[in-house]
Amino acid sequence: KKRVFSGVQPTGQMHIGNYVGALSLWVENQKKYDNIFCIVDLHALTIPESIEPQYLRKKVKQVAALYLACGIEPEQSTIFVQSHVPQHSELTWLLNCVTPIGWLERMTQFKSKSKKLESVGTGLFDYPVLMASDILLYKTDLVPVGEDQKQHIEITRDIAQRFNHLYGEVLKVPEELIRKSGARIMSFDDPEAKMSKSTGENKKRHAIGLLDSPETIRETIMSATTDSNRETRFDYASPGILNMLTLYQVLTGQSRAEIESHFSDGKYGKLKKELVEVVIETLKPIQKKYNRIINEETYLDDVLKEGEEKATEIAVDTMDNVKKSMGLK
Ligand code: AQP
Repeated sequence: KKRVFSGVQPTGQMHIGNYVGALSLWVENQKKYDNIFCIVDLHALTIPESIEPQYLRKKVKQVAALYLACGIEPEQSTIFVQSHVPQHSELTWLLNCVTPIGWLERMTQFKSKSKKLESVGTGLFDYPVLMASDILLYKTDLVPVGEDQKQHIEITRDIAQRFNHLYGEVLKVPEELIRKSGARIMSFDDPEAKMSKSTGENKKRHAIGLLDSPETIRETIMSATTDSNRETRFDYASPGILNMLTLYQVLTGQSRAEIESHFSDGKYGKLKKELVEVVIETLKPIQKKYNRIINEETYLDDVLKEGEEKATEIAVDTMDNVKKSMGLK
């Protein structure tokens, strides 16, 4: 079986974009692959100002519980916390030494995140190398992510190839796995901007959180920004309506043609109303399962402990090969 690796940062509020772009894709392919899913807490520290220790501890548990609630099964998939496997940090140093800084300076996520900060930490600059380490440590074949992560997968491939060029064929060069439709869910308040975890936590009507109540879901979708173009066909819709059509499509599994004929009277109000129901119905079982898991503290700890052990086994093996090839062993 091919191996899949992916992760989510324990920051902000997990939203329907994370679900559609990443988590639902992990669940869909779970049986087909050998899966490793990580909660990337070391990445969360790259903007230390926004992350209190207590908050981080709580968010790690919340994300782990959401993985399980969304359908990741510990019998099929390894689930663990990044900082529990120290090889992630160790490999990052070694890969730092083969990564030209020009490659990191080109990263769009670094440019946009650092623009908003008064003081930019070295960790934020080095974020892509830590992510490359996450992926390469597990001899990953495929990385299922949203479109925003495309550039990070490309740099991971570049780093692996450069390492292999210098030290021999040690690292497996991975490929991205990105949805054709739904890989970039936009926000409800501004359909030109990607739905974001951190913005969603602080701003109403931006995102739909996976733990939002039916009332909040209704309010957010009914007040979604659209412009005067009321077209409900995919190719002609304005960004706000296209975003809702895309969500509707991924969550119902219907074809574009079916959806277009269903909403052919062009009344986008009907689309909003039906999308509200589809989202509520999608999240209902997830929330129910989440509440059960989060209140059974030891179950979650056991899953993460078992995951850590399985992940460590692979990580130790990779580090052994990496160190030997570099002359450290
Ligand atoms: N809007 C989105 N549409 C589709 N997929 C998305 N992902 C994120 N936003 C969307 C995918 O979800 C996975 C986990 O993302 P992350 O933890 O790396 O989140 P992020 O990059 O930090 O993005 P956010 O959610 O916008 O958070 P902030 O605001 O803190 O930067 C990834 O596979 C990602 O592609």
